[in-house]
Amino acid sequence: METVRRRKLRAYFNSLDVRGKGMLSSDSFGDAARDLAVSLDIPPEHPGAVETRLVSESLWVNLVAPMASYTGGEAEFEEFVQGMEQLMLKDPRDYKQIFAPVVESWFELGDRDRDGLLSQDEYLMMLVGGHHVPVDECQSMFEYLDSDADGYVTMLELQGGVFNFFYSTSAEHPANRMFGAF
Ligand SMILES: [Ca+2]
Ligand SMILES: [Ca+2]
Repeated sequence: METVRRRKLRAYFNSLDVRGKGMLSSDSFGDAARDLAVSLDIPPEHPGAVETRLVSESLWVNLVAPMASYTGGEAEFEEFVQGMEQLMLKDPRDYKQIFAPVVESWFELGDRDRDGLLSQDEYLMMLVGGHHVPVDECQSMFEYLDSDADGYVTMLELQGGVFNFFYSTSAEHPANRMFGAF
């Protein structure tokens, strides 16, 4: 049986592999950010949309490309897992440098009314629009992330949830479903 971590990473991989090719490339990461902008009705050339795309593509450069050198710029699931395991998941301190900036950029683009908080609608746009996660999964994840139940998710709440998605080893952790059922 697959470990919890591999199953979670498979859900994340599938959320990036929107065309179901079984392979990821730099474009897969950029496309997720582009799909987010489209779902928010933001033109692709908008500076915030461009920045989010570039920051998202840095995940490919930092985490996956080093493992994909033999396969012509595409990574299959095993290479993706190796990159994640070796380049980020071994040391939780790596999250801040590698993944937190991506979450920050997504949050800023997704915060449409710029009040510094994500409403449920804004959160749904991010995860349904950008990562094609089913709506009902996103609704329950929003409730979990909104730990003080004030109806909004803060940057800190979102970063905590994404961190736990990657680093929690408990099969029951609610953050495991960030990118859908696993
Ligand atoms: Ca907002
Ligand atoms: Ca809250």
